[in-house]
Amino acid sequence: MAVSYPKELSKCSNEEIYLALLEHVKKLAAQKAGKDTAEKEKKKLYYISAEFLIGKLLSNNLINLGIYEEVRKELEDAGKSLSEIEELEPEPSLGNGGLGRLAACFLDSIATLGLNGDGVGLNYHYGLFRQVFENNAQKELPNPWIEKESWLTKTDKTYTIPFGGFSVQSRMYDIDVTGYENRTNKLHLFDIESVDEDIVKEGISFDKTDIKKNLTLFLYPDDSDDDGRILRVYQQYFMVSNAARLILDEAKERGSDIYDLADYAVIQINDTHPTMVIPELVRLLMEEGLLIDEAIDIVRKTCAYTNHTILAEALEKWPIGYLERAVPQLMPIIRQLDNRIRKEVRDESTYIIQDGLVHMANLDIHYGFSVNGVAYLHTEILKNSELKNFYQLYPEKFNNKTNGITFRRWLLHANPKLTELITELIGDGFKKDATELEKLAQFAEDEAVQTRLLEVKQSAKCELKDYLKRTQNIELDEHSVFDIQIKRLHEYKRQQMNALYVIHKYFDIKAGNLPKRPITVIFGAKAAPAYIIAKDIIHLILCLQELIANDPQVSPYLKVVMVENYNVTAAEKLIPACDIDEQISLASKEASGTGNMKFMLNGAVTIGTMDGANVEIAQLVGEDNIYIFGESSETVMEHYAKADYVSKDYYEKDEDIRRAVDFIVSDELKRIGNEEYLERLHHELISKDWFMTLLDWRDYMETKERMFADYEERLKWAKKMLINISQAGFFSSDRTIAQYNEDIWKL
Ligand code: Z16
Repeated sequence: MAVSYPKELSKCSNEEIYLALLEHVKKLAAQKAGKDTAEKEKKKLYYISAEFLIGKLLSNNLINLGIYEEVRKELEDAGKSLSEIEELEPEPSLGNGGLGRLAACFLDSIATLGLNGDGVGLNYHYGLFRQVFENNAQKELPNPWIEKESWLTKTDKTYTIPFGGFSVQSRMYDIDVTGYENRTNKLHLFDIESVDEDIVKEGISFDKTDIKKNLTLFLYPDDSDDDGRILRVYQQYFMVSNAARLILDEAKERGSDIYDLADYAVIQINDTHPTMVIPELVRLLMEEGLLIDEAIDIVRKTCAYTNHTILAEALEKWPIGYLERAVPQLMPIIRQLDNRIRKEVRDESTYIIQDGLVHMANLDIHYGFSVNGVAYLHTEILKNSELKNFYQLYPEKFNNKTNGITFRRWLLHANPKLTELITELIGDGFKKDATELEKLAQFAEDEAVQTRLLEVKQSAKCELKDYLKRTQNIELDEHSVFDIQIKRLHEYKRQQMNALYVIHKYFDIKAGNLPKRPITVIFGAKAAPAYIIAKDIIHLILCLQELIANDPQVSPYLKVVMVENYNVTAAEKLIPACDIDEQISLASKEASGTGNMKFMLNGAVTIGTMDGANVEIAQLVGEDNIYIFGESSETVMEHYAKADYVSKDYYEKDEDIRRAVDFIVSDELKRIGNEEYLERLHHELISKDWFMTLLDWRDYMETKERMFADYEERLKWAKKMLINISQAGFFSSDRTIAQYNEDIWKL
């Protein structure tokens, strides 16, 4: 089937070509989806998630449908550029960070493995906020992404969803999920028609009380912590009530008599956000005439829960009052579910209702059949400390599923030059079986291959330079080392430690200790609007950027760049260009991390702590090919248990630390930035530093120095890059999804 362009291709505008391709892809996908459903499979997975950070879809779909090269060539022959056309597509911002992006990678792999599984979520009109910088601080704006023509297809599925005192009419919108040369699944996004975008006033503030107008306006801008507002409860219930109704409808269509629902459906609950699906399914089954015991038995066999964090503040606990108000019909069910546990289980710490709060994770663990963590270390911490009491009750429920990423987006699409080099060296079997990348190890000592790899990296650095110049008017020196930290802004991720290194280096350069090669430290991060210290850290980084850029003594050797509105599109440009990847969370706090996997796949070398999936990366690549520093998770957890970490001690005994920390409140920085913000961050680091920045700082600084020295041995460095790429196959989300299916879903 040929793409139907409105006129001769060379005369089309990029806009017309984009729309023609959009329509073409949707047609092709619809054809394929029709074929799959004709096969009438019995069991189906529903991956329910408040976030799906899918990124732009045009190229991804062209690749997965196997027509990317064909289309690119046709356009090129007509004097058009596919990459320019791609830039017209708005990025749907339906996620905060790791969790949302993981859900998107999973959908890709589910379809690629030919599994019958759809995503279910919400159609936020403005998604997460768009970040702009003003006066060296973050400002939030709405991020509209839905245009007249888009990847969304309006369906005729609608439900009446009851809330306390009123109800709303939902509608389902679908986005096709094309697998790589395989089946097409769906992402179902529910919405209501009464949402009113005009209620948003200056920035992203809006009337929180008018649920009919605001329900699907915004995604809550938190990553790993929660500020507990009632609108979020309305959103979550709306999501899961629609999901539960869809699941029941589809199961019946496929022949279920409801009693055998577990043979027709399995539900993966992504963090605690969709937890209300458990009581809601019980409620709906009872409406169908089942007894509560029968309903609970069925739900218990159908639901599985993934935990993504051990940060206590991120485990959602909803005040009973919120639920009584928003979804009164659920509270009697939740009380019954809690009472059963109270009768059966002694350990009060596992009860669902405690001190007027409904503990959502507790509900998931008691009433789901599977509980999984997202990296080896994370699951061990869940079993042995965070969820120890539950593990003792239900050891058979606990399992690990180390996260993964889709290589279609993060290698084939993001890095075509590297893909080409790999294909030339080992053939293209790795595109279907990522473990074939191991074959690259045979070239580890091959100087010709090492040189080619360095050339590929250099060209990605030049492309990033062009991109940032074009889109943000930022100048990069492509001959400098690109040292990159991109992820949500959170104290546990410790961007502040990196910033303190920058200050240290600034002093070093002033003192005449010049680096062998200029260093560019690049950050990209959004802070939750209500997270004051996170915003202060962004402010510090932006002030350092300005200070250093205007200092002729330092700027030839050091540059700080904070990329505005970091998102999936930016990640696709930044990751292939990275030399040094920063994964420097406080050990035990980062459940997995997935950026680390994208970076290694693209030949960056990581500096990191023994946290999350870094542990597994280190084991695979070996200590010569990753730079590990910092205290272990055991030591860190001991500090918390004993409450014996005092940041001031480190500040007082280490002169370099003191000098760097005090520079935050120096006259130089205060002239550029906001005194209050700088003072607040300075005070936080000395008097609290809950995530132990100063504990690991010296080791971090010394490790980084060693890394910059090693970087100068270019061929030896290329060998490290090659080993990283060759070991990345384990982190394909195809592997992760195969394991979910094998151990949990059994499709
Ligand atoms: C999130 O992105 C994550 C955890 C969470 O509870 C909430 C959100 Cl929005 C992240 C983890 O921080 C990260 O370590 C992990 O790699 C990612 O989820 C996917 O599992």
